[in-house]
Parts: sequence; C-alpha cells; structure tokens
Amino acid sequence: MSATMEKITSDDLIKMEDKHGAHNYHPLGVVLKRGEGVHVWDVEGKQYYDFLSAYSAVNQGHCHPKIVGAMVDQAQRLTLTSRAFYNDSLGPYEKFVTEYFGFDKVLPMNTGAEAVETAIKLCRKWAYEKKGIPENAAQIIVCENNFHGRTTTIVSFSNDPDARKNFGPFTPGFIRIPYNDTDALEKALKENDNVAGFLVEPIQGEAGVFVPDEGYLTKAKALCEANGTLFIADEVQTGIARTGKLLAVDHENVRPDILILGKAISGGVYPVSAVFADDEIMMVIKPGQHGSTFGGNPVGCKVAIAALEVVTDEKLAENAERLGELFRAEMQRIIDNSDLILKVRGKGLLNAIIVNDTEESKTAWNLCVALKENGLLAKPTHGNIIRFAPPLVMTEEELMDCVRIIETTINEFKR
Ligand code: IF1
Repeated sequence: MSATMEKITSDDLIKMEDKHGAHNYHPLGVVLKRGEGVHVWDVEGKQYYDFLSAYSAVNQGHCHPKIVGAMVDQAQRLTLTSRAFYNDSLGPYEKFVTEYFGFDKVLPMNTGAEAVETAIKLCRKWAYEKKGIPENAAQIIVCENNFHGRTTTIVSFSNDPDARKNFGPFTPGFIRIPYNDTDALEKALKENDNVAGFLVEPIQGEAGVFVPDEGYLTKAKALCEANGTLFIADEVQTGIARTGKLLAVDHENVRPDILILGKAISGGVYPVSAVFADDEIMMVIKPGQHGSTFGGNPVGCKVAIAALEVVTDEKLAENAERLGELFRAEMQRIIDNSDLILKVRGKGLLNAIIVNDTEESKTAWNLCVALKENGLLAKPTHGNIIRFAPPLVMTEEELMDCVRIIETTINEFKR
C-alpha cells in the first residue's frame, strides 16, 4: 500500500500543523473530522459532546441542514460581487436583519474584530461630525480584561500581556476603567472632555465568563446617555441566544447605540459579522469611507438569514435559558460534593467553572484532557477557569448526559 493510501491519524495531523502552521494556538489534542448538532467526531471516529461551540459561534449546532442548505444553494448561483455592484441577496438580508434586531441600518463585515474596528471608526466619526469633538481628540472608554479581537488597534486597549507584548506601537484614544464599576465610568466621563463612546461586553467572555452585577448595563447606558456618549455593546460572543435572550443586553432591556455581532449570526458556518446603528449615527459614513471585499457577500447574507431563522424557529434563547438554569444547578450540586471545583457562574448556556487551584496550575487543562477522554470537549480560559458553552440545540436529556460525564470526570480526577 502506498503512503498516500494509509489512513492519516490524529497524530499525523497534529504534527503537520505543528510543522507547517504558525504556533498561535495551543489546541487540545483532538482532531475533529465531522460535526452534527451537539456532537463532533474525531479522525478515529470517537464521538464527543462539543462544549465550546467554536467559542459560541456554533449556537445552532454543527452543520445545521437549513443553514448549510442555504449556503450550498447560494454558492452554486453567486458567491461574490464585491460592493462595486449591487447583488440580489444584500438588500433582503439588510431588511431582514435590521427588522430582526430593531435598528435602522446594518453595516456588514466578516469577522468579529472587523466589526469592532468598524464600530470604533463609526463612533469616532460620529463624535467629530455630530458631537463636535475636536479632530483626533476622541476618546473611547473600555474595560479592564476586555476581549474584542486581535487587530493592532484592538490589542492597543487590551491589558492581556500575551495579546499586546511586542505588537506596539499602539493606537491612542482609549481610556481603560474597571469592569462592573459604574462609579469608575461616571468618573471617567466627568474627567474627560472628549469621550465619544463606551465599548463593553455585556458578559466578559475571555475574562472567564464574568457576569456583571444586575443593573450594571442599565446604569452604564444611562450615564452614557446623560453625557451624550455612545453605548457600544460587543455581543460577538454573548449575542444570538447564547445567554438565554437574543442579546445579553435584553436581560436588562438596554438598547445599545451601536451593536456589534459576529460568530453565531452565521451559525458558525461562514464568517459574517455586523454593526448596527440608527441613521443619525450610521449615516455619517459615506461612500468610500469604509468597506470590505467580502462584507455583505451573497453567501454570507443567505447563511445569516437562515441562521437567525433557526434561532427563532427552534426557540434557542428559551432553550438556553432553561438548560442554563438546570446546568448551573447541577454544577452546584457537584461542587457541593467536591473540593476540586470552587464555583460555577454564567448566564444561559455561557457558563464557567472555577477550578480550585492557582492560575498557573495545569489542573484545569488536565481536567479538560480527562473530559475529552470521557467524550466531552471544553477548553480552559485563564488558567483555572473552564468555559462550558454547548450548542443551544441541546436537549435536556443530552445535557443531563453531559452532566454525568462532567460529574464522573471530576470524581475520578487525580491531580
Ligand atoms: C481567539 C475568547 C471566545 C469576542 C468578542 C470580538 C471578538 C471575540 C467579545 C473577535 C472573539 C474569540 C476569538 C478567539 C478566542 C475567543 C474567545 F476566549 F477570547 F474569549 F470567544 F471565548 N468580541 N472571541 O469574544 O471576533 O475576530 O475572532 O471573529 O483566539 O482569538 P473574531
């Protein structure tokens, strides 16, 4: 048998990535080949529950037939025109998606980081042209331990050394304040003349699924409004039913001035992101001032419509809310009987457990390896925290099966 006909193993594929790809990630040692709903399968055919959902992009479940169908259908007719010409998918998508989220306008992009960049540009331009801030003086308030993406401007206002170190010089114009601290926001708004916007994650994902106090978003929005500052919600990770509502801001009925979406707006099938605002803000951007070759392409438009219809049709927000309550209750029961786990926190199906060890310890990583052996895939974030974010199409029966896997793994675990 020739070498090319031999079955390629997980080990071969890991080595291939290691040799030929940049080492910008440290994946768990599993090589996936197929996905369907809440499950994925590795190259050797072993089945797992996916408890990461590609960082909350695959909320609708892997390879959802309706979404994949929309993609295949459109891909066979027209994939890309650029925005130099009109196409017959963009208008209907823009109408659909602005009605869906309740804004006058959408600006379509591809990735989360691009959408955040777009929101920053939009906010600054609005500040100069509508708020009367002197040219190049606009400031945007951001939070400590934020995660908004990987571009040079975005890492400029990160305080994660890994994300920043040796990527300077950095973009100025950002003020960083503690998260979940409206006094700090009030002070920053008072002490700085030229604040254009406040950019915030309704729940901090990368920081370890840090849920702010109830009322934080309401108060923050009110402070911004009183100051004529735009409230910009980055819902790239928290949006699209993940936290038990369509948007995480919906828990407090807060309406952002600028809304940023990505990831699950396409069900993780195709890179689609979007920035929403009303006319008074969005119309400051004129032809030629911002754009993207792929933004608003026909395939992305069709995929996003299908993905959002799935969210509504399958009542994913309600399911996430219900299963989230159950999951945290079950985790609490396990925690009460274990000294390995300290705490569970989260909203809807965006949750995390805190492992009883130092941030530098390998315990959370080793626990994820043990979970993998037992058929459940999750990934640590920040040392001792493990994020649990399954697809939202999960049934109660499947969730309880996952709880059993987690419980067994924790009980059997040896440090
Ligand atoms: C990585 C976390 C998740 C995001 C928010 C914008 C973006 C993201 C709130 C950028 C991206 C990712 C990307 C991934 C890790 C990851 C992540 F661990 F950092 F927190 F989701 F859980 N705003 N989040 O969470 O979107 O450009 O990637 O499409 O390794 O960078 P993107």
